[in-house]
Amino acid sequence: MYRDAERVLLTEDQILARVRQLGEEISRDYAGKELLVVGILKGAVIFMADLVRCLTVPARLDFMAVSSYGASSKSSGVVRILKDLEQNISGLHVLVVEDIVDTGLTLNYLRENLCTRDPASLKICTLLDKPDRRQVAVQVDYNGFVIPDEFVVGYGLDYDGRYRNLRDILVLKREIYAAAEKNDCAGEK
Ligand code: PRP
Ligand code: 7HP
Repeated sequence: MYRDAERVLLTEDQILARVRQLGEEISRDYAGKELLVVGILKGAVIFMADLVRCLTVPARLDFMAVSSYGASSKSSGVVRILKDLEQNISGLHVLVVEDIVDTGLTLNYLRENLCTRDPASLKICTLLDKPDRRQVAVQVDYNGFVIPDEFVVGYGLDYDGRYRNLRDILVLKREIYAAAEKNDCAGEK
């Protein structure tokens, strides 16, 4: 059992079985096409690494880094590009890969931003969806799991940079981030 975890939400086996299904579905949908898979750093790297190895269509990889959370369990609501794509995506079939859609602010911003670059198509694949927290509607084309409104870590997901390397996805004990949440509120006054 993990010391900082309330409970295990998804085991490694459950995650990998679902990732395989997603890979098969995406491969069917893009048959005969080449994909540019865009991973959103850093949370999506583990998911993306497993997902692309389940694809049977040709795929190239690129990455973007955006920031919205920092050392907090709450979104700041402001999305900034920290690292942009290395290539022009005009005319390409782009699949954005994310670890989680929460408020929807990050993916909403990314979809709008990438659409202006004239891709042949743009779809979004996320491992986790927390619909209870949504602030803006966002169209997700492939989703691994719908999860409850609890802060989760592992399999790429972090709290303050930690826990990304865990194989399972865990609900983090509230006491781990409660002190930081209190300080966030103090700062808002
Ligand atoms: C997390 C996650 C998504 C975003 C989702 O990123 O990876 O990108 O938050 O939240 P939203 O739907 O409320 O916008 P974070 O900023 O924590 O960076 P990270 O990927 O490096 O962990
Ligand atoms: C972002 C994020 N990062 C880690 N765990 C969660 O539950 C999260 N929601 N939004």
